[in-house]
Amino acid sequence: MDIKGKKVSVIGAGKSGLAAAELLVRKGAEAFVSELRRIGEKGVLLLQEMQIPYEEEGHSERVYDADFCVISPGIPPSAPIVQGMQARAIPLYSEIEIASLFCQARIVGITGTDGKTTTSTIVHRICEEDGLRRGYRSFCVGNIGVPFSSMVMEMSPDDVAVVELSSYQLERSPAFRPDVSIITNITPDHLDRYSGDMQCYAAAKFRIYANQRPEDTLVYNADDPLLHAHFTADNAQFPFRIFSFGMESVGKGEIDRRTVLLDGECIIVRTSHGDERIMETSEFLKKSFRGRHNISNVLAAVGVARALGIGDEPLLSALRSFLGVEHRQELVLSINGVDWVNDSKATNLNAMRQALQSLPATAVLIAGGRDKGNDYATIAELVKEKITLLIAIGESRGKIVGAFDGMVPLKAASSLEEAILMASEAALPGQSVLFSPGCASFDMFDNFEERGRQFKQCVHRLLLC
Ligand code: UMA
Repeated sequence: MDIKGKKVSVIGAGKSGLAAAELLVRKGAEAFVSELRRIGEKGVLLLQEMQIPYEEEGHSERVYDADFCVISPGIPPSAPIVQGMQARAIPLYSEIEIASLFCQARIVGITGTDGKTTTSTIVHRICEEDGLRRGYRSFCVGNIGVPFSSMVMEMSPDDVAVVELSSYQLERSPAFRPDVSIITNITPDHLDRYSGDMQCYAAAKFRIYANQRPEDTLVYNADDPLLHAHFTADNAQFPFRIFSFGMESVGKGEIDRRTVLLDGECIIVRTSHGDERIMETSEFLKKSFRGRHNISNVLAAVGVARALGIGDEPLLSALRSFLGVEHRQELVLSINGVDWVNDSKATNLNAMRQALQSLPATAVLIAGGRDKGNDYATIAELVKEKITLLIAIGESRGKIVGAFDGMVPLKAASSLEEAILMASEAALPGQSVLFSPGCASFDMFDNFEERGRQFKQCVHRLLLC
């Protein structure tokens, strides 16, 4: 796509919109930014500095005077502005599509319902280690919080762009083509955006490999029933290399593919040349990075490392020193024998389930927030087994109390701070206090990062009590 001199309307002035507008202008397009709400001070400054025209607090007719439009990931297809663009047959593209047009670096695209951020961070660390030895750089961008567009101009052909991708970002990305793609798993999430239809949600995730060619690689989780069925169906044919990974026994269909698997607690890479032992899980699991789901994330990263031709030394060095990711089962403090764990990123029940499964002993659980249609019955057994007190917060606290009534001791708190004080009174030495909301954060906080930071601040204040 030649964008020089093209008129482009950028809809939404969040991180993606602002970064896309700047990139477009630097590449010779005429961008116009339109935002439904007020644009933040930093955004206004950037737009003024770049001399990019903009409007805020609503979309005017001017947005339709465009050759094409760049739409922010958080804007759903049902939004009037999207409908308006479609009615006028104005092409809509994602910010990821625009960035990838200018990307010279090799691209590792990582999607999935859970584990994307951790897997992206591990892959990035492995590439950094390898890059130190071979003279290239790794950039970790996308849904992780740094727009792809904001970094793409710094990347050169030898570099690697590790791009975390939500299903939203894969929509309207018709030419996006990663050298290596990864799908960590697909379980129900964001179904509000996809009219409750899992197939539509999965189809958005499968866009990640739509343009991959024979020299490219796809890495997928063979333990995930939906992915296993999709990639081993009798009539399934894919024009690229496939690497599966899994902790369960490798199933029919995967057997003739390159595979990363667990033999006992040892990671093995199986190819037509035989088995290669990589490392024991005990070499990388630690208090701040634990749980079966994290072994799965490491298996995915090993598959990527192999696909990129990365040798054992940087791979092992990165994995051994990996300490986990902020807001994902992050150990905040140990106070009087109680571990305080921040898992604010658990915005759905699957992530909460993983945190509960990873608990080394019983715990006090703080959960709740904006409900996304959670069916708490699916985690009831685990909660009964692992939780000695459940403290519910946020909009969903009534629903949570109703769902677990009679199963475990329950309390409802009117703020996160109150919940933390209740937990500190109840938790016994040897236990953890796990903050794993299982819900979105937007009822009480700007985002899950803010929620996690506030949790950590309150826990640190306990030291002063
Ligand atoms: N808006 C309009 N018109 C509308 C509707 C909305 O102008 O009709 C405006 C909103 O007011 C807002 C902007 O459009 O200012 C939308 O911004 P956005 O929600 O797309 O957010 P960005 O700041 O651009 O951040 C996005 C991702 N956000 C979402 O997908 C919701 C960030 O992922 C990502 O880090 C960032 O791009 C950089 O790539 C966050 C996220 O919550 C972490 N992702 C979801 C998740 O992980 O579950 C998918």
